[in-house]
Amino acid sequence: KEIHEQDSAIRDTLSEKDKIAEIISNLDGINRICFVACGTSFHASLTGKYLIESMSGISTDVILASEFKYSANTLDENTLVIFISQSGETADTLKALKVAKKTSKTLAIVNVLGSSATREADFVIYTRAGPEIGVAATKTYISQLVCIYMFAAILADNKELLNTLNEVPDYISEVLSKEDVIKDIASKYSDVNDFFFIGRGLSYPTALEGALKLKEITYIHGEGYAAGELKHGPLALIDDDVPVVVVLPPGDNYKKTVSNLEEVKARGAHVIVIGSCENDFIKTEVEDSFCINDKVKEIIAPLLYVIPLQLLSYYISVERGLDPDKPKNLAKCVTV
Ligand code: F1P
Repeated sequence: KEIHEQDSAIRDTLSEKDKIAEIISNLDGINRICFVACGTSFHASLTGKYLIESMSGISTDVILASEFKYSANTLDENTLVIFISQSGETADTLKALKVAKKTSKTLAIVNVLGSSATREADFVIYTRAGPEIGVAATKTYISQLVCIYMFAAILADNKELLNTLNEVPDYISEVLSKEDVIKDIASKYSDVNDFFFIGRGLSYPTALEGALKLKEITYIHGEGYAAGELKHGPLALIDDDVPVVVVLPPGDNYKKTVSNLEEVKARGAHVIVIGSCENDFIKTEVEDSFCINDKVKEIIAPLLYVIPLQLLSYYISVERGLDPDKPKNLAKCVTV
Protein backbone atom coordinates (compact mmCIF):
# COMPACT_ATOMS: atom_id res chain seq x y z
CA LYS A 1 0.00 0.00 0.00
CA GLU A 2 2.71 2.45 0.98
CA ILE A 3 4.83 1.68 -2.06
CA HIS A 4 1.75 2.48 -4.14
CA GLU A 5 1.10 5.76 -2.33
CA GLN A 6 4.44 7.24 -3.37
CA ASP A 7 3.13 9.38 -6.24
CA SER A 8 0.44 11.06 -4.13
CA ALA A 9 2.72 11.28 -1.07
CA ILE A 10 5.29 13.36 -2.85
CA ARG A 11 2.69 15.71 -4.34
CA ASP A 12 2.16 16.80 -0.73
CA THR A 13 5.90 16.88 -0.04
CA LEU A 14 6.40 19.27 -2.95
CA SER A 15 4.17 21.80 -1.17
CA GLU A 16 6.99 22.38 1.37
CA LYS A 17 9.03 24.33 -1.22
CA ASP A 18 8.30 27.83 0.14
CA LYS A 19 9.02 26.75 3.69
CA ILE A 20 12.38 25.36 2.58
CA ALA A 21 13.22 28.61 0.77
CA GLU A 22 12.43 30.53 3.95
CA ILE A 23 14.70 28.31 6.04
CA ILE A 24 17.53 28.72 3.55
CA SER A 25 17.16 32.52 3.74
CA ASN A 26 18.00 32.21 7.46
CA LEU A 27 21.23 30.29 6.96
CA ASP A 28 23.78 33.09 6.51
CA GLY A 29 27.34 32.12 7.33
CA ILE A 30 26.89 28.37 6.88
CA ASN A 31 29.94 26.87 5.15
CA ARG A 32 29.51 23.19 5.99
CA ILE A 33 26.55 20.83 6.11
CA CYS A 34 26.43 17.64 8.09
CA PHE A 35 23.64 15.06 7.75
CA VAL A 36 22.95 12.70 10.66
CA ALA A 37 20.55 9.74 10.38
CA CYS A 38 20.01 5.97 10.69
CA GLY A 39 18.88 3.22 8.31
CA THR A 40 16.90 4.31 5.28
CA SER A 41 17.13 7.95 6.39
CA PHE A 42 20.93 7.58 6.22
CA HIS A 43 20.68 6.56 2.56
CA ALA A 44 18.52 9.61 1.80
CA SER A 45 21.23 11.70 3.49
CA LEU A 46 23.96 10.21 1.27
CA THR A 47 21.97 11.36 -1.77
CA GLY A 48 21.91 14.85 -0.20
CA LYS A 49 25.70 14.91 -0.04
CA TYR A 50 26.02 14.19 -3.77
CA LEU A 51 23.43 16.84 -4.66
CA ILE A 52 24.70 19.63 -2.40
CA GLU A 53 28.39 19.14 -3.12
CA SER A 54 27.94 18.88 -6.88
CA MET A 55 25.57 21.86 -7.21
CA SER A 56 26.79 24.23 -4.46
CA GLY A 57 30.30 23.07 -3.63
CA ILE A 58 29.46 23.20 0.09
CA SER A 59 31.41 20.55 1.94
CA THR A 60 28.86 17.99 3.18
CA ASP A 61 29.35 15.06 5.53
CA VAL A 62 26.99 12.20 6.31
CA ILE A 63 27.30 10.62 9.73
CA LEU A 64 25.47 7.61 11.14
CA ALA A 65 23.69 8.81 14.27
CA SER A 66 25.13 5.89 16.24
CA GLU A 67 28.66 7.07 15.30
CA PHE A 68 27.99 10.78 15.72
CA LYS A 69 29.85 11.30 18.99
CA TYR A 70 33.20 10.60 17.28
CA SER A 71 32.72 13.64 14.99
CA ALA A 72 30.80 15.99 17.30
CA ASN A 73 33.90 18.04 18.10
CA THR A 74 34.23 19.09 14.44
CA LEU A 75 30.94 21.06 14.48
CA ASP A 76 30.89 24.84 14.89
CA GLU A 77 28.52 27.78 14.46
CA ASN A 78 29.07 27.71 10.68
CA THR A 79 27.88 24.11 10.36
CA LEU A 80 24.26 23.29 9.59
CA VAL A 81 23.42 19.86 10.98
CA ILE A 82 20.48 18.19 9.20
CA PHE A 83 18.74 15.34 11.01
CA ILE A 84 16.65 13.04 8.85
CA SER A 85 14.17 10.75 10.56
CA GLN A 86 10.82 9.31 9.54
CA SER A 87 9.65 8.97 13.14
CA GLY A 88 11.50 11.87 14.72
CA GLU A 89 11.92 9.57 17.73
CA THR A 90 14.92 7.38 16.88
CA ALA A 91 17.08 7.36 20.03
CA ASP A 92 20.49 7.68 18.36
CA THR A 93 19.28 10.54 16.17
CA LEU A 94 17.71 12.43 19.08
CA LYS A 95 20.83 12.01 21.20
CA ALA A 96 22.98 13.46 18.41
CA LEU A 97 20.53 16.35 17.89
CA LYS A 98 20.75 17.33 21.55
CA VAL A 99 24.56 17.47 21.28
CA ALA A 100 24.68 19.29 17.92
CA LYS A 101 22.33 22.10 18.95
CA LYS A 102 24.87 23.25 21.55
CA THR A 103 27.23 24.43 18.80
CA SER A 104 25.39 24.52 15.49
CA LYS A 105 22.17 25.37 13.71
CA THR A 106 19.98 22.29 13.37
CA LEU A 107 17.32 21.29 10.86
CA ALA A 108 15.07 18.24 11.26
CA ILE A 109 13.45 16.60 8.21
CA VAL A 110 10.73 14.47 9.77
CA ASN A 111 7.47 12.75 8.85
CA VAL A 112 5.69 12.55 12.20
CA LEU A 113 4.10 15.85 13.25
CA GLY A 114 5.08 17.07 16.70
CA SER A 115 7.66 14.30 17.26
CA SER A 116 10.62 14.89 19.60
CA ALA A 117 13.05 15.91 16.82
CA THR A 118 10.67 18.66 15.71
CA ARG A 119 10.73 20.12 19.24
CA GLU A 120 14.53 20.04 19.54
CA ALA A 121 15.62 21.42 16.15
CA ASP A 122 15.92 25.10 15.17
CA PHE A 123 14.18 24.46 11.85
CA VAL A 124 11.76 21.74 10.73
CA ILE A 125 10.67 20.45 7.34
CA TYR A 126 7.82 17.93 7.27
CA THR A 127 8.02 15.26 4.61
CA ARG A 128 4.19 15.07 4.50
CA ALA A 129 4.13 11.45 3.31
CA GLY A 130 1.20 10.56 5.59
CA PRO A 131 1.28 7.74 8.16
CA GLU A 132 3.60 4.86 7.41
CA ILE A 133 2.45 1.60 9.02
CA GLY A 134 4.87 -0.89 7.44
CA VAL A 135 8.04 -1.14 9.51
CA ALA A 136 10.46 -0.83 6.59
CA ALA A 137 10.46 2.75 5.25
CA THR A 138 9.32 3.13 1.62
CA LYS A 139 7.18 6.18 0.83
CA THR A 140 8.94 8.23 3.49
CA TYR A 141 12.28 7.53 1.76
CA ILE A 142 11.03 9.12 -1.47
CA SER A 143 9.51 12.05 0.41
CA GLN A 144 12.76 12.59 2.36
CA LEU A 145 14.58 12.58 -0.97
CA VAL A 146 12.14 15.14 -2.42
CA CYS A 147 12.76 17.46 0.56
CA ILE A 148 16.52 17.06 0.11
CA TYR A 149 16.23 17.72 -3.65
CA MET A 150 14.22 20.89 -3.00
CA PHE A 151 16.72 22.01 -0.35
CA ALA A 152 19.72 21.39 -2.63
CA ALA A 153 18.05 22.98 -5.69
CA ILE A 154 17.00 26.14 -3.80
CA LEU A 155 20.44 26.40 -2.19
CA ALA A 156 22.05 26.24 -5.65
CA ASP A 157 19.34 28.40 -7.26
CA ASN A 158 18.74 25.53 -9.71
CA LYS A 159 15.27 26.37 -11.05
CA GLU A 160 15.45 23.73 -13.76
CA LEU A 161 15.81 20.96 -11.18
CA LEU A 162 13.02 22.44 -9.04
CA ASN A 163 10.69 22.40 -12.05
CA THR A 164 11.69 18.86 -12.99
CA LEU A 165 10.63 17.64 -9.55
CA ASN A 166 7.02 18.45 -10.45
CA GLU A 167 7.19 15.74 -13.14
CA VAL A 168 8.26 13.02 -10.70
CA PRO A 169 4.78 11.93 -9.44
CA ASP A 170 3.75 11.00 -13.00
CA TYR A 171 6.97 9.05 -13.56
CA ILE A 172 6.32 7.21 -10.27
CA SER A 173 2.79 6.24 -11.40
CA GLU A 174 4.29 4.90 -14.63
CA VAL A 175 6.84 2.77 -12.74
CA LEU A 176 4.13 1.38 -10.43
CA SER A 177 1.92 0.46 -13.39
CA LYS A 178 4.61 -2.02 -14.52
CA GLU A 179 5.07 -3.84 -11.21
CA ASP A 180 4.21 -7.25 -12.70
CA VAL A 181 7.62 -7.25 -14.39
CA ILE A 182 9.25 -7.15 -10.95
CA LYS A 183 6.81 -9.73 -9.57
CA ASP A 184 8.00 -12.19 -12.26
CA ILE A 185 11.66 -11.46 -11.52
CA ALA A 186 11.05 -11.90 -7.76
CA SER A 187 9.53 -15.36 -8.32
CA LYS A 188 12.79 -16.49 -9.99
CA TYR A 189 15.07 -15.34 -7.19
CA SER A 190 13.11 -15.94 -3.99
CA ASP A 191 15.30 -18.79 -2.73
CA VAL A 192 18.80 -17.45 -3.27
CA ASN A 193 21.02 -16.71 -0.26
CA ASP A 194 22.89 -13.59 -1.36
CA PHE A 195 22.26 -10.59 -3.59
CA PHE A 196 24.48 -7.70 -4.65
CA PHE A 197 23.19 -4.25 -5.60
CA ILE A 198 25.59 -1.93 -7.43
CA GLY A 199 25.52 1.66 -8.65
CA ARG A 200 27.77 4.71 -9.08
CA GLY A 201 27.40 8.29 -7.89
CA LEU A 202 23.78 9.13 -7.13
CA SER A 203 22.89 5.49 -7.82
CA TYR A 204 25.17 4.22 -5.05
CA PRO A 205 22.76 5.19 -2.20
CA THR A 206 19.97 3.61 -4.27
CA ALA A 207 21.97 0.35 -4.32
CA LEU A 208 22.49 0.57 -0.54
CA GLU A 209 18.77 1.14 0.01
CA GLY A 210 17.86 -1.80 -2.26
CA ALA A 211 20.12 -4.06 -0.18
CA LEU A 212 18.69 -2.76 3.12
CA LYS A 213 15.08 -3.36 2.00
CA LEU A 214 16.03 -6.93 1.04
CA LYS A 215 17.63 -7.60 4.43
CA GLU A 216 14.78 -5.97 6.36
CA ILE A 217 11.83 -7.79 4.84
CA THR A 218 13.15 -10.99 3.20
CA TYR A 219 16.06 -11.86 5.58
CA ILE A 220 18.21 -12.57 2.53
CA HIS A 221 21.73 -11.20 2.68
CA GLY A 222 21.93 -8.17 0.40
CA GLU A 223 25.11 -6.19 -0.16
CA GLY A 224 24.98 -2.69 -1.59
CA TYR A 225 28.25 -1.66 -3.23
CA ALA A 226 29.70 1.23 -5.17
CA ALA A 227 30.12 -0.41 -8.58
CA GLY A 228 33.72 0.78 -8.96
CA GLU A 229 34.65 -0.67 -5.57
CA LEU A 230 33.78 -4.28 -6.46
CA LYS A 231 37.26 -4.88 -7.84
CA HIS A 232 38.75 -4.18 -4.39
CA GLY A 233 37.76 -7.55 -3.00
CA PRO A 234 34.04 -8.39 -3.22
CA LEU A 235 34.27 -9.62 -6.83
CA ALA A 236 35.57 -12.82 -5.23
CA LEU A 237 32.06 -13.41 -3.85
CA ILE A 238 30.32 -13.17 -7.22
CA ASP A 239 29.34 -16.40 -8.98
CA ASP A 240 26.29 -17.96 -10.62
CA ASP A 241 24.53 -18.26 -7.24
CA VAL A 242 24.60 -14.51 -6.63
CA PRO A 243 22.21 -12.27 -8.55
CA VAL A 244 23.53 -8.74 -9.08
CA VAL A 245 21.06 -5.85 -9.37
CA VAL A 246 22.62 -3.05 -11.42
CA VAL A 247 21.23 0.48 -11.01
CA LEU A 248 21.94 1.85 -14.48
CA PRO A 249 20.36 5.22 -15.32
CA PRO A 250 21.49 7.07 -18.44
CA GLY A 251 24.22 9.70 -18.03
CA ASP A 252 27.88 10.16 -17.16
CA ASN A 253 28.21 6.97 -15.15
CA TYR A 254 26.51 4.73 -17.67
CA LYS A 255 29.55 3.35 -19.53
CA LYS A 256 31.59 2.66 -16.43
CA THR A 257 28.68 0.90 -14.75
CA VAL A 258 28.19 -1.24 -17.88
CA SER A 259 31.81 -2.31 -17.62
CA ASN A 260 31.18 -3.37 -13.99
CA LEU A 261 28.09 -5.23 -15.17
CA GLU A 262 30.23 -7.09 -17.69
CA GLU A 263 32.74 -8.00 -14.98
CA VAL A 264 30.07 -9.66 -12.85
CA LYS A 265 28.52 -11.40 -15.85
CA ALA A 266 31.93 -12.81 -16.73
CA ARG A 267 31.92 -14.41 -13.26
CA GLY A 268 28.61 -16.11 -14.03
CA ALA A 269 26.32 -13.79 -12.06
CA HIS A 270 22.67 -13.41 -13.05
CA VAL A 271 22.22 -9.72 -13.72
CA ILE A 272 19.03 -7.76 -13.08
CA VAL A 273 19.23 -4.33 -14.71
CA ILE A 274 17.18 -1.32 -13.71
CA GLY A 275 17.75 1.08 -16.59
CA SER A 276 16.31 3.45 -19.16
CA CYS A 277 13.86 1.98 -21.69
CA GLU A 278 15.97 3.45 -24.51
CA ASN A 279 19.09 1.77 -23.29
CA ASP A 280 20.34 -0.59 -26.04
CA PHE A 281 21.92 -2.77 -23.44
CA ILE A 282 18.56 -3.48 -21.81
CA LYS A 283 16.90 -4.11 -25.16
CA THR A 284 19.39 -6.66 -26.37
CA GLU A 285 21.55 -8.24 -23.74
CA VAL A 286 20.12 -8.94 -20.32
CA GLU A 287 17.64 -11.55 -19.28
CA ASP A 288 16.04 -9.71 -16.36
CA SER A 289 15.42 -6.02 -16.52
CA PHE A 290 13.02 -3.29 -15.51
CA CYS A 291 12.93 -0.20 -17.66
CA ILE A 292 12.18 3.37 -16.66
CA ASN A 293 11.05 6.24 -18.92
CA ASP A 294 14.13 7.51 -20.78
CA LYS A 295 13.14 11.10 -19.96
CA VAL A 296 14.20 10.37 -16.37
CA LYS A 297 17.75 11.75 -16.33
CA GLU A 298 20.49 10.66 -13.95
CA ILE A 299 20.00 13.66 -11.63
CA ILE A 300 16.49 12.56 -10.59
CA ALA A 301 17.04 8.82 -11.01
CA PRO A 302 17.20 8.16 -7.21
CA LEU A 303 13.53 9.17 -6.97
CA LEU A 304 12.45 6.48 -9.45
CA TYR A 305 15.05 3.73 -9.62
CA VAL A 306 14.59 2.68 -5.99
CA ILE A 307 10.92 1.76 -6.55
CA PRO A 308 11.56 -1.49 -8.48
CA LEU A 309 14.02 -2.41 -5.72
CA GLN A 310 11.34 -1.86 -3.05
CA LEU A 311 8.95 -3.99 -5.10
CA LEU A 312 11.57 -6.72 -5.59
CA SER A 313 11.99 -7.10 -1.82
CA TYR A 314 8.24 -6.92 -1.27
CA TYR A 315 7.48 -9.70 -3.76
CA ILE A 316 10.38 -11.90 -2.61
CA SER A 317 9.10 -11.53 0.96
CA VAL A 318 5.60 -12.61 -0.11
CA GLU A 319 7.04 -15.54 -2.17
CA ARG A 320 8.86 -16.70 0.96
CA GLY A 321 5.60 -16.68 2.95
CA LEU A 322 6.66 -13.74 5.13
CA ASP A 323 4.73 -10.65 6.19
CA PRO A 324 6.62 -7.70 4.62
CA ASP A 325 4.88 -5.22 6.93
CA LYS A 326 6.07 -6.89 10.13
CA PRO A 327 9.68 -7.97 9.80
CA LYS A 328 11.19 -9.85 12.69
CA ASN A 329 13.55 -8.03 15.05
CA LEU A 330 12.84 -4.58 13.61
CA ALA A 331 10.72 -1.87 15.25
CA LYS A 332 9.19 1.04 13.35
CA CYS A 333 10.90 3.32 15.78
CA VAL A 334 14.16 2.30 17.44
CA THR A 335 14.05 3.98 20.84
CA VAL A 336 17.02 2.30 22.51
C1 F1P B 1 15.35 4.78 11.07
C2 F1P B 1 15.13 3.30 10.81
C3 F1P B 1 14.30 3.05 9.54
C4 F1P B 1 13.97 1.57 9.40
C5 F1P B 1 13.23 1.05 10.64
C6 F1P B 1 14.06 1.35 11.86
O1 F1P B 1 14.16 5.36 11.47
O2 F1P B 1 16.39 2.67 10.67
O3 F1P B 1 14.99 3.51 8.41
O4 F1P B 1 13.16 1.33 8.26
O5 F1P B 1 11.95 1.65 10.70
O6 F1P B 1 14.44 2.74 11.92
P1 F1P B 1 13.86 6.92 11.41
O7 F1P B 1 14.87 7.63 12.28
O8 F1P B 1 13.94 7.35 10.00
O9 F1P B 1 12.48 7.04 12.00
